[in-house]
Amino acid sequence: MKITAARVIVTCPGRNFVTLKIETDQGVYGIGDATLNGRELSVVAYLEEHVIPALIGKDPRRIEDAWQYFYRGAYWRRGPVTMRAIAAVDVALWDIKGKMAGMSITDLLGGASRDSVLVYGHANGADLEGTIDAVGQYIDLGYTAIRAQSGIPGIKLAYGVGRGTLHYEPADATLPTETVWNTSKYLDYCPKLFDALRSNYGNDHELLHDGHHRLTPNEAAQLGKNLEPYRLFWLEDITPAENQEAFRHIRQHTTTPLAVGEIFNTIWDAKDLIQNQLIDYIRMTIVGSGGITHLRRVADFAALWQVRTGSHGATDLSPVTMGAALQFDMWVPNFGIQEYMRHTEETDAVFPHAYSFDKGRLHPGAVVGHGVDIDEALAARYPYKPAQLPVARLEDGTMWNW
Ligand code: CS2
Ligand code: MG
Repeated sequence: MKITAARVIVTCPGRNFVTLKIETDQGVYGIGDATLNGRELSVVAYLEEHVIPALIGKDPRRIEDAWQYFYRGAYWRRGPVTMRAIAAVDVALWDIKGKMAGMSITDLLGGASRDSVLVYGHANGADLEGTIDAVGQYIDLGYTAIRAQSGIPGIKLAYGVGRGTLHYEPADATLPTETVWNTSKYLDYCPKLFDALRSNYGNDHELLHDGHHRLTPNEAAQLGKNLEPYRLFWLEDITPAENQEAFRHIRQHTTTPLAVGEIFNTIWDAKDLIQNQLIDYIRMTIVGSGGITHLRRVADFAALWQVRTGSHGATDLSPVTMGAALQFDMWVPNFGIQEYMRHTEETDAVFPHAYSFDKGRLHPGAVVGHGVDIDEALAARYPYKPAQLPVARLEDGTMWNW
């Protein structure tokens, strides 16, 4: 069996997506997502210049060898661009293998460990009242786990506040939008927000929150401690994790569960956090970290330390990643939760899929491979539109983490 062709499809049905399609001499094809928000064309170039020429003629059944070839064989290892390109190849090959076998990826991995996948949705509002209402709306939609983000009094353009109630999309301009950050205002406001949410809705729902890398380890420790009465499911990306050891300080001061990993690319970004039990959830995702082949290794390693998965699932991860993630989530024994932000109707039409939401959970549907396709004729109607993620500055103009 041989790979006969591979090509990249870029489409923008509301936001940009990069998809790799691999075709074989048996007439079976597979697709993988390679989207890197705000840097889409870098991955396109990497795939077209360095990956696709080497794919042609390879045996698509040899997924492991392809992974090692593009990881070890690149010499320049790791990084968001390389690992997304590898992920796209990997997911497309798992898709092909599933189609050849007539099995879902879950079945190829060892079969389902659960009946459906617990997901969390994103509620956000411009202020306290708006966020309370947004959480209520998610409860009404059936969500049992809800991430709450809110505009903060005195801060212009806070992270996580969307332009509509159901869709949050931060990439929005050809040059990054400049936002302003003030840690003290955030530290004062955040516990008030969760106090209000618990007073309004009680303790029956799981609540989550994303700090988006803004705090120092000691500020993060303070926030974790102040949020303890509200029993969060997790506090995410509360400090940057380039220095994994930084989490030790936070951990020593709070029992609020910690989640991190959406910008990690390989096990090496998470190894110390996991083996020192400095986090509770690893948020690495299939598209960000080299596909199913690598994420499976991360999850198995995490299981040794009772760290559970909580894969990133923002709208900049295409339905192809969501389909593959659900296949993975159904299997992975140490599953925690899956992030689920709804895609727009245009996006869902470009990527036909079988997964569906019901009562706070996603159901993958009966599929072979990952079960997501691309309608190329429709995709071609939405040409690429440059868009970038915002940047953040402190009030005195100093650059900060967005
Ligand atoms: C995020 C994303 O938790 C999350 O979903 O932190 O909103 C993130 O900002 C985007 O994926 C960036 O592209
Ligand atoms: Mg996040």
